[in-house]
Amino acid sequence: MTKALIVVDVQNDFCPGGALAVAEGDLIVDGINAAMTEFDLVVLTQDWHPAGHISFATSHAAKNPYETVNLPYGTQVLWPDHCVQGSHGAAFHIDLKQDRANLIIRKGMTTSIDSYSAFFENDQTTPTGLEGYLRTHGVTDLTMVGLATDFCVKFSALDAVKLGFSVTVRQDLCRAVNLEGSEEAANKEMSAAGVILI
Ligand code: VGL
Ligand code: ZN
Repeated sequence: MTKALIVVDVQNDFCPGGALAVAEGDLIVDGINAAMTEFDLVVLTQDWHPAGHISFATSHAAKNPYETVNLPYGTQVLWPDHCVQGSHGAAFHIDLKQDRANLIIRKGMTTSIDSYSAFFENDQTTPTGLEGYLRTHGVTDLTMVGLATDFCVKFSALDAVKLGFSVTVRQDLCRAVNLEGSEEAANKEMSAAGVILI
């Protein structure tokens, strides 16, 4: 058994004061740093959008953040501009121990497709390359932590189960955006899919 910790999007824009702030997003950082020592490999993901990304409300006429649009790949929630490549908001939280990461994987770089999952973009076909990396290293078991539980953590966990990994989500080391009950819905969906929630 080879275990990897997947640290999802612990970036300034998802922490208090950021463009798409998740309540208490910063409170999980110390626990994540401590958890890193328990794994064979540590992967950090980084939401990394070009300016004018399709997931930004500002890219659509007469749309506000948190409204939705229908795109070729399905319904897309629109967000405030966030995690723009090279910006302070896109940088990892200052206290996150980046030196312990074996791999940093960036996602959401295709202007016309969002990417919540660390494995596939929201079209559910374009791979990020993370699966190949983990398989090459013989990884069988994944533990996921980070932001946000109900979007990037959830979609990453669901894809990982579909790909055949054994998947645990440490809820104490995640925080949710929680749009209209999306946190509870995400937990149910993950449980039903076979994700172990602890
Ligand atoms: C995320 C919304 C937009 C996340 C990323 O990391 O959960 N959520 N982009
Ligand atoms: Zn994003």
